[in-house]
Amino acid sequence: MVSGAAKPTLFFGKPYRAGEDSSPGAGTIETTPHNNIHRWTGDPTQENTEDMGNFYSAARDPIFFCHHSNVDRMWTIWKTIPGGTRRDISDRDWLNSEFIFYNENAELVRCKVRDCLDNRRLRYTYQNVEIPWLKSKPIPRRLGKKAAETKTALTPITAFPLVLDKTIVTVVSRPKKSRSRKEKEEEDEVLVIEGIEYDNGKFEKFDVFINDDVEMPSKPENTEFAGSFVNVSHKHAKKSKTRLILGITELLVILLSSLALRLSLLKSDDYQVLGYCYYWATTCACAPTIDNVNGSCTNH
Ligand SMILES: [Cu+2]
Repeated sequence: MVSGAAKPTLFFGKPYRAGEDSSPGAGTIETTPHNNIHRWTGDPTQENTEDMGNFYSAARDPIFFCHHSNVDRMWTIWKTIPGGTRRDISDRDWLNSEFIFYNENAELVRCKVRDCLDNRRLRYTYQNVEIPWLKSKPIPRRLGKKAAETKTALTPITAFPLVLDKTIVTVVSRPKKSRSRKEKEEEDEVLVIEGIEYDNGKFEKFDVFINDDVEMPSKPENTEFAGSFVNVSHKHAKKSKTRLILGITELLVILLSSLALRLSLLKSDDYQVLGYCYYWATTCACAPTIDNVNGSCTNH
C-alpha cells in the first residue's frame, strides 16, 4: 500500500482545508499501514484500546515514536520509487501550514511543513538497508471463471446506501476498458467508495477485493486485495463521513479484464497489516454505512 500509491493524493490523501469537506479521504500511508499499527499495538482489554489504539493516549506508548519514525521513513522511501509522480505536494497552502512545538529548552517554536520535507536538512538520514517489501509484488490468484461463480448474491449498485454488516458483492462498471500507457502514467484508475459513515470513537475496518473468491477472500499478498478502510478511535467520538479512494491501475493490468469489476466489501475481523508483512487476527464490531461505490478515472 505504500509502494502502490503512485500519485501524491493517493499516498497523502486529499486536500483538507478550513471551511471545506472535513474528511475528504485519507491516503494509503495513513490508513494502511499507519492506522493498522495503531490498532495492532493498542490494548484490546482497555476501554478505549489505550494506549496506541486511541489518538489521545497513543504517545504514552514508546512504540509510538518508533512507529511514526517508520512512517516518516516509508515516506522518504516512497519518494525514491520509480514511476508515477511520487513527490511531495506543491500546494502552497500545505507547504505553508504551521505547527507549534516545544523545543528542548521548553520554548515554543513554529515549524512550517515546507521546512520538514527534506530529512537531510533536519540532519538525519536513513540507513541504506535491504527493503524486502519494495520488491514484493502482489500475486494474482487468477480465479478466472471461478471468481464469477459465487454463491453470494450480487447487490445492485442502486441498493446503496447499505450497512456493512455482512460481505457486500457488487458490480462496478469501468469508464474505459483499455487505456494507453501514457494515459495510465498520467491518470490512475481509482475505485471510490463514497459516503462511508462511521463512529469515530470506534475502530472501524473493512477490506475491498476485486474479482475475488467471496467465500475465501484473498490475503494482502494477492493482487485481488485492493485495500482497506481503517479508522483509529478518537476519544471524543462523533459520527464521521468520508470516502475511500484506492488506486487500482496496476491491479487491473494484472487481473484484467472487462468493463465491469466485481467488487466485494468485507467487514473485516482479520487484521491485515500491510507493508510490514505481518498478519494478525482480532475482532471488531464495526458496521459502517456506505452510500455509493463507483469506478472512475481521474487524477486523484
Ligand atoms: Cu499515528
